[in-house]
Amino acid sequence: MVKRFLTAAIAATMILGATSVFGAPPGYDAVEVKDGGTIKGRVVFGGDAPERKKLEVTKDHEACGKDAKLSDELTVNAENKGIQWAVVYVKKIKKGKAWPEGSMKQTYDQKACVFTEHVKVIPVGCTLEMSNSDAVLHNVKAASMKTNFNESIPANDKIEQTFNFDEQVKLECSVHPWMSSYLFVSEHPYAVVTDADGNFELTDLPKGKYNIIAWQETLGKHDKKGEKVEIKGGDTQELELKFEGK
Ligand SMILES: [Cu+2]
Repeated sequence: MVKRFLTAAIAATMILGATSVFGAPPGYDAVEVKDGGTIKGRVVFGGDAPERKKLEVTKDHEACGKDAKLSDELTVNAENKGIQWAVVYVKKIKKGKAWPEGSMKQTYDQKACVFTEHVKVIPVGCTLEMSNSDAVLHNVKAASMKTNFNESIPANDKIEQTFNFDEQVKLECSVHPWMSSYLFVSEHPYAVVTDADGNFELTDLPKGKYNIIAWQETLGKHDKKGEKVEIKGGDTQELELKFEGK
């Protein structure tokens, strides 16, 4: 009898576990947010702004262009030290607004042999239609902790990929070594990419205390625990997140 009960319990656990991976994101409840607050500010570099690396275009010049491309992997604004393409997110938020409609199916393009969005935030379970707008073949590959694939995309064609895990996924092209980008796959929608001045804005946060973290692909997290911010209801809190001594 005990054995039968245990078997049933294990089966139930397995079913619940599978649902949490492939169904709605585990550990996050989408609710209506009334009188939500905003956290906004900038992500800045602590030292002198480094020069962007030059990436030589070594082949397929007709489709990719002849001139070297400026790398997006660390893009610091020389005038105001703002960091572009960082992601600012709320650590371990369990409840809040839903993802915008249409978030589970999005597009992602490659044009002139560059991924057109260098960093993109998507929800866990999102399917990306990855297109190739060039007249040459691209081969997109991902090798992160949990997401692995390696797929050719013929000229002017597309493929679909689904991202089921809460992690950062680096995308590269095995034909054109200068091509790279990152997908920031998140359970909750409180994660945004910074603009060319390092600006960010997280909106519709329920009342509560939060830890805010900035992540950048070459610098990691600006702080492990994050910056503490309290939203009291309908208020706007300003925040500067600095990568010190980097
Ligand atoms: Cu390519």
